[in-house]
Amino acid sequence: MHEIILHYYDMSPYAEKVRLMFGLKGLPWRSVQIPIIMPKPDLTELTGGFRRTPVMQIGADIYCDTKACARALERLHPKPSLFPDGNPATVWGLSRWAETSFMMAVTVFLGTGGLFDEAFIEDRKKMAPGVDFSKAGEVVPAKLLQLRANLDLLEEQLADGRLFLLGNVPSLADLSAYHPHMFLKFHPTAKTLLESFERVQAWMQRVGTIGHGERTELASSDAIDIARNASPATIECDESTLPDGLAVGAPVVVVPEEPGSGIVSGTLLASDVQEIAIRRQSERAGELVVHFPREDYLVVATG
Ligand SMILES: N[C@@H](CCC(=O)N[C@@H](CS)C(=O)NCC(=O)O)C(=O)O
Repeated sequence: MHEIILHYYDMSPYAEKVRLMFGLKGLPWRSVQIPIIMPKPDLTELTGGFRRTPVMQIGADIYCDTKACARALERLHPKPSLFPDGNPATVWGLSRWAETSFMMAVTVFLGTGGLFDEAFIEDRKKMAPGVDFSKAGEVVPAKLLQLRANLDLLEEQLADGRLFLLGNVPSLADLSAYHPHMFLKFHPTAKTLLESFERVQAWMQRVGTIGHGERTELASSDAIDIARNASPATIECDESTLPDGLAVGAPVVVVPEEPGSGIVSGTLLASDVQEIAIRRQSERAGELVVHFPREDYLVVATG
């Protein structure tokens, strides 16, 4: 099997979620540092235009969005599981709710200023042209109150003394809830807020000790060579799960519903109920299969 490669920048909270997946599963992986703002030429060469962070690569298979990374890792390395007690809907649902803290925290940082430089802010403005960044300052107190509400619910969830959110072993829900709150430590007011939740603090410490598995560095150009010299993994076709009106081989675009993520075009491959897979040709990396979760991503015919 090809090595697992993660394309990300160190400050990315969502990248922390995937690094913890490697830690939980005890996996070795290669770390490729990408730019924090556009352009990201080596990354988009692989994804076909998707720019969000992180992106996971295994040979010529490219996984966009941490939800697609989680599903792929669980399929390829089932033990220890990201869903140790089953309850998949609970784990995914809890993950989604906990990650609402991410944009709250980003707004607090943008509204307060100081953490991000001008180039970063300009880049993110282009990503979300519908958002009025000048208003972020006005909503900082309200966002801190929303964060407090999320933290309070986590504290309540941990009130019976359990070690992790859904019991005494960690699940994907812990990793999803950890990364946006870890980020709060970089903001003085948010840090003080976080410190007022004792059980959450102790739980974060436990999640942090899961670690990142075994990381070694890799240059982005080497990751492209690895993709070019690999063939995408074969995907079993189950035609009944294809969306109405779309056939395998049809030209499609994948449209992320999170603004400014980047639209990717290719031809539809056998995809399953929870995953979209498309084939695309890259000039420098050859034939690739790019994977997305169904959640938050639309697949639309273009032919
Ligand atoms: N739903 C995505 C969200 C990822 C996300 O928003 N990541 C942030 C960084 S933590 C990002 O992409 N920022 C813009 C960028 O890096 O270009 C996922 O789960 O992977």
